[in-house]
Amino acid sequence: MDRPLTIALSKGRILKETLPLLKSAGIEMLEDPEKSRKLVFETTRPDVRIIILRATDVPPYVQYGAADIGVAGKDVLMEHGAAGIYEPLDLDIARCKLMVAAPVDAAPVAGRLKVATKFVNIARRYFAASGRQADVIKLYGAMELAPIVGLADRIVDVVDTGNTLRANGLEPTELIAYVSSRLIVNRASMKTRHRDIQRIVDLLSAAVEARK
Ligand code: PRT
Ligand code: MG
Repeated sequence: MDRPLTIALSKGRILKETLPLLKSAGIEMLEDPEKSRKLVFETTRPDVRIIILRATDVPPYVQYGAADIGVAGKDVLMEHGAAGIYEPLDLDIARCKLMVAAPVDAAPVAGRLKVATKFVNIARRYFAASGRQADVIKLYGAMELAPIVGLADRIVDVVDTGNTLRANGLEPTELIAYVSSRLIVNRASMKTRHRDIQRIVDLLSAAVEARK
């Protein structure tokens, strides 16, 4: 048998919302990954395994072929870039928006804007495209703190309800992109394991359509 077809997922909302779709495609995990420290899991299909990664690590695993298939937010994909990755299906899960946010009623900033974010590539592209000078500061979490303590004038982050922004005296000011999670496939795997992968894409696509 070939090496098992490897699907890369991340814990939390993506895992929770992807498992029911995979079930419709005949793939179920044999144990609950939220209750395990393991990183590699067998499924009801002996030729399919699931690996659990940090959300931002899913694109590189798929790009370099360590995983054949993955699920990643469009935010993470925009930040990582599309090299070596094919994106055949919008799973329409884990929806949110990539936004610029500012302190409530913030005055316009004269001169260079300081922007804190974990999405440095997206932020640089966005401000450059709108002709604004911005210094982008890379953070790994708790972006909302940066304007409070004077590290930055603005943040770029994903927003769902907006509660986290509000709780920290911030408000969304500009929409950069609508975000949902995408099925991604390694470009070489798409050729070498085309039948297997296309069947999974088709079954997932039908499951996504059935929910609309
Ligand atoms: O948490 P970790 O650092 O491990 O990684 P991650 O945050 O990238 O992973 P995870 O699992 O939290 O998110 C995975 C994907 O879910 C993201 O890449 C997005 O595509 C998508 N998604 C959907 C979200 C949200 N909704 C969301 N609300 N990702 C993060 N959030 C954050 C938001 O930034 C805020 O801090 O959740 C918090 C609550 O949001 P509000 O607006 O409802 O308050
Ligand atoms: Mg998170």
